[in-house]
Amino acid sequence: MPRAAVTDLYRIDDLLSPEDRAIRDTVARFVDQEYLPIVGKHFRNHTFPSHVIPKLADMGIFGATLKGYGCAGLSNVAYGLILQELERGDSGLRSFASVQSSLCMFPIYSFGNDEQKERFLPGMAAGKIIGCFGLTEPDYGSDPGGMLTRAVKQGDHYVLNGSKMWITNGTIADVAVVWAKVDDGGAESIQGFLVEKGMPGFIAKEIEGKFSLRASFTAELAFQDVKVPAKNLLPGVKGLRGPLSCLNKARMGIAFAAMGAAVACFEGAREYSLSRKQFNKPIAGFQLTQEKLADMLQEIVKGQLLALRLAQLADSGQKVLPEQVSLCKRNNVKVALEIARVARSIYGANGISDEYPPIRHMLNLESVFTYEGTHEVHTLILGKAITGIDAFGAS
Ligand code: TGC
Ligand code: FAD
Repeated sequence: MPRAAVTDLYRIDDLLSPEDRAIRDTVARFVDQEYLPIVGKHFRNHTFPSHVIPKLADMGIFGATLKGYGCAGLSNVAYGLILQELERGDSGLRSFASVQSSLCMFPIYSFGNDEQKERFLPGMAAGKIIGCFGLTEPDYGSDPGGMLTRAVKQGDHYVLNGSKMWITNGTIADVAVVWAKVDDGGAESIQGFLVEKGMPGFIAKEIEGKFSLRASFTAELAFQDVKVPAKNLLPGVKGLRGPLSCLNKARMGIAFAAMGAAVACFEGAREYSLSRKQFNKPIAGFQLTQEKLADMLQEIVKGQLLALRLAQLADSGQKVLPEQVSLCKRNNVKVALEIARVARSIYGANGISDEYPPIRHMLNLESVFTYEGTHEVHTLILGKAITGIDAFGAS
């Protein structure tokens, strides 16, 4: 269904192809009819509704931009719109799809050999094999180049030792793309491994006590002398460029997705403000409320145009620069978080209840602000592009 005219003030719909609109509308219907009625319960219980996985697969969501292997071969614009609708439901639903598609299928597709692609991609597109992505470690988050996880070659396998932290889908994944340092002829290089569920010494443990992304599973992964067959090494990339290339793709998706959470908050707050009366008139009639709604809509229109342009650049075959991605992720997540907070205020006390969506989106967006490169990391990526000076660490 097209966005309500009030939300799509700039008629962004007219800039989309009929195919892009069709897949967006299919996903929107699924979210409205099948996901929104159950998300509150899952957020409250800290569970992910795994029964939606086959439905997401049927819509062609997993690995949507990849060609072959049962994937839909959609445009980056279409993929972004899909993620926008999923996050209008909840960041947890969108995270599941982002990790499966951009962070697990994409590296296998880009850096895997034919045997690995045939072994994993068709099952992942069908939602029968679930993936996760292990880059962050307890002591190395923004600075993944310092990672401690090591893989040592011994005959026809590697011995993997180390740990990964905050890994989305970790406890339900059949395969983990794990980035580890390998002795590479005297020097060390970061390489990717396909670590499969059940390999002795590989443990995934759910992280409890989250106030954010509660309708999503997040795990700590531990590897103790895990024998990973050499055929599970991704042969196509060495160095931090490998995981960071996957993140370019995922961050672009997040830029769209954050606008989905913002739209949910804006539309909910508008509706609520029209029905809620104080001082004998709808609170939407107060100038201060109207200013809040005007600010929200203005940032949504700007953010959606920014994300659309970024995906169009990618679809045109031009090389998308990391700083272009950073600008969009940085802006859109920040404004979405502000929109969620302001929407929460419009609901008054009801705004702190999980009966209404803003507090859930607000809490989720705190994670989105931090993952896939923190807001500050994206500031420094932009700062380096603008000035030519690297402000990340000691130099
Ligand atoms: P630096 O020296 O700048 O670069 C090292 C090598 O990487 C290349 N490179 C990139 N390649 C592709 N895309 C990019 N965006 C790239 N940025 C850098 C670079 O050319 C170089 O290649 P080479 O061949 O010359 O060696 O690296 P650095 O160590 O200074 O770090 C740079 C920094 C801080 C920007 C980077 O490490 C970073 O982005 N840190 C943030 C970490 C992060 O985003 N982690 C995310 C984990 S996954 C996650 O959060 C999933 S959330 C779940 C969900 O999505 O729902
Ligand atoms: P730190 O790097 O310790 O940063 C702490 C603070 O210091 C931040 O504000 C940061 O911006 C700031 N900071 C750090 N360096 C600098 C600097 N040079 N200059 C200025 N400020 C700086 N990771 C995965 O690999 N896979 C996943 O699937 C995954 N899923 C996640 C799901 C959730 C719900 C969450 C919350 C995180 C997930 N992550 C995942 C981890 C995420 O990518 C990291 O949390 C993130 O990269 C930041 O790392 P950190 O938490 O260690 O923070």
